[in-house]
Amino acid sequence: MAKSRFEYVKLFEHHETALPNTWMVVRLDGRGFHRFSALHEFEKPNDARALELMNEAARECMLAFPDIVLAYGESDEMSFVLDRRSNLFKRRKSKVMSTIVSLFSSTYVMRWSRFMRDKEGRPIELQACPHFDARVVCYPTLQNLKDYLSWRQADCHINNLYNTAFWLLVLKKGLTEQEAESRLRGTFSADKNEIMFSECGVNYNNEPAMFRKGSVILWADMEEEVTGQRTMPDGTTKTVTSTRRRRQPVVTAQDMIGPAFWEEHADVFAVET
Ligand code: DGT
Ligand code: MG
Ligand code: MG
Ligand code: MG
Ligand code: MG
Repeated sequence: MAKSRFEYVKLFEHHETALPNTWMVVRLDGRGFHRFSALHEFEKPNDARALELMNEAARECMLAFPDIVLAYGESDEMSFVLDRRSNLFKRRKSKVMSTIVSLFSSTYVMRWSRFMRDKEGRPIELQACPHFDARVVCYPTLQNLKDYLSWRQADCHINNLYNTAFWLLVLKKGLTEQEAESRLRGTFSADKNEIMFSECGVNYNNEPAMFRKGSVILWADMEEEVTGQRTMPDGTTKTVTSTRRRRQPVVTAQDMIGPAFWEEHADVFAVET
């Protein structure tokens, strides 16, 4: 095809590529979710429906981009780890990042009504356009990747411990938000656990793991039932149900800070030497 005289403008395009042999991590975060969660009356401090919607959007991204080996979500954020050997979009950073965040956002909207329902099962109207910022960071060593995921999971733990104690003091003990804040000021983790236990009757360890640990989404072989029509030798059709194994992204709440997770999933993060 003949080139137009305008074509030279392409020379201005600059594609930053991720260093080879590094783990590309795309992290997205809801913009202004403080307001967005209030507008839609998310349950405090954790809204299981909203977290499951985030997880569903992440699973959809993994199905579209099987190079994603793990996703980790907490609050309004999600991190995607791409296989070190991935050559997705020739490792063009902005293309990888923008495609994932865009698919995530549209899935979040598309699946909203499936997850966001009130106690009577009525759909909650989506009243604003959810959107997410994103960044991509490359981690060269497995230790860096472990530390990155530990950092996010520790962030989840610290915030959730505080938020759970805070909202128990407000909603269960009737303190004002200001009183709850001063009650928790300067406290350590053990103090917060004790306040929840002795003053609110709540054992923090019994809170749902998805709230305490965040969501770790990994590929696993799952058996699924498939029902289909089969034509029999005599020409009649019959409904047949069979099971097949398929790799699917599965949501867990495993601890990534200790060594057990990395031993169990060593194959996923294997580094050839
Ligand atoms: P940003 O990210 O700088 O645009 O601003 P925000 O407002 O998104 O702030 P961020 O990302 O630091 O904090 C997340 C906000 O979302 C925080 O205000 C709490 C809220 N949020 C996230 N998940 C839940 C939830 O499950 N329940 C409730 N009630 N709020 C949530
Ligand atoms: Mg932020
Ligand atoms: Mg945010
Ligand atoms: Mg956030
Ligand atoms: Mg195009």
